[in-house]
Amino acid sequence: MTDKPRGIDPRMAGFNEKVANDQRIEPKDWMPDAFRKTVLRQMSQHAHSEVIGMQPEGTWITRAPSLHRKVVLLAKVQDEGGHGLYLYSAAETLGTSREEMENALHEGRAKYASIFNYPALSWADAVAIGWLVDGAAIVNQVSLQRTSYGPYSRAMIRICKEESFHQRQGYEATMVLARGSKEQRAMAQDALNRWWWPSLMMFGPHDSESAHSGQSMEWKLKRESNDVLRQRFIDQTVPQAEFIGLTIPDPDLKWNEECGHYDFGEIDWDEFKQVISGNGPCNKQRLAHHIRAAEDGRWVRDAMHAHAQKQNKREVA
Ligand code: BYC
Repeated sequence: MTDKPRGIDPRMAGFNEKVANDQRIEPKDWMPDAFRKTVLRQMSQHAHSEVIGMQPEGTWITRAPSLHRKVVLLAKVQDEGGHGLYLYSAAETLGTSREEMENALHEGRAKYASIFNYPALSWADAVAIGWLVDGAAIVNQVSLQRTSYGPYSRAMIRICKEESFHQRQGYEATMVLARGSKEQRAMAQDALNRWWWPSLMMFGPHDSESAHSGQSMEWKLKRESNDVLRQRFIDQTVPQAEFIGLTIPDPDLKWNEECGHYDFGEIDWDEFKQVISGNGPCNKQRLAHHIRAAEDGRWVRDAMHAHAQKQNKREVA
C-alpha cells in the first residue's frame, strides 16, 4: 500500500497509484479529463496516420514491378488500413465515435503523421517507406506497447507484429534495388535522400520543444522521449544503409565512440512546422482524397446502419 496524500480526490489518488504501479488504465476506470483528452488526441492522430499513410504506397500497387511485389505491397497497405481500424476502435472506448474523429481530421482539428505529406515519386520510394517509415514507426510503437492506456497498449502489441514484416519487406526490396543496375541503385539512393530527414521528423520535436512530452511521460502514456526514440532509429538504420552500400544524406553523421551513438546533423524544424501546419508538398491532396473516399463510401455506411436498425427492431418485436 502506498500512502495517499490527504486532501487529494480519492479517484485521482487511485489513478495515480495505478500509473505508479505500471497497471493499465481501462476504459471503465476513472481518469482525469486531461488524460482522456491526451490519449484521444494521440490515438486518433495515430489512427489517421495509418489510414492516410495508405495513400503514398497505394499509388504504387498498380505499378509494382512484378506480381510478387504487387501481392506483398497490397497486403502491406491493407494491414495499414487494419491498424487504423484497431486504433479507431481502441480510441472509441474513450467515448468519441470514429465519425467524430474523422470529422476533426477533415476540419483540420486533428493531425496525422507529417511523413505522409511527401510524395512517393518512384518504386524505390514505395519500398523506402517500408524500410524507413515503418522502421521509424516500429521503434515508437514497441515503446508504446507499454503505454498506460490498456486498449492502446494491446492494439500496439498486435500492430508491432505486422509492422516488423513491413519494415523487412521494405528493406529487402531496397536491398534488391541497391544491388541491381546502376539506375536501380541511383533510384534507391535518391529515395533515401528524400525520405531520411522526414523520417527523423516522425518522432516529433526535440524533447526541449515538445509540448506534451512532460505530462505524457508522467502518465506513462509515452514511455520514452522523442529524442531517445529518434536516436535509437538512427543507430539501428545507419548500419542497415551501410550494409547495402547506400549513403545517409547527412554530412554530420558520425559514430561517437564515447557515448555509443551516432551524432547527426540538425533537422530542418521550419520544414517540419510547415508540414504539420498544412503546407507540406501533399497535405491538400492527402486530405482531399480522404474526404472524397469518405463521401464515396457514405451510402455503404448508411445502408449498414439502416440494416442494423431494421434487425434491432425485429429483435425487439
Ligand atoms: N507529425 O508535444 P509533441 C505508420 C505534433 S503510421 C505530425 O512531441 P506528442 C505507417 C503533435 O501532435 C504510425 N504532428 O507531441 C502507416 C503536437 O501537436 P498538437 C504513426 C506531429 O503527441 C502507413 C505537436 O507536434 N505513428 O506506421 O507528445 C504506412 C508537439 O509535439 C508529429 C504514430 O502516430 C508528427 N510526426 O508526441 C507506413 C505514433 N510529431 O497536437 C507506416 C503515435 C509531433 O499539440 N504518436 N507532432 O497540435 C506518438 O507517439 C506521439 O504523438 C508523437 C508526438 C511522438 C508523434
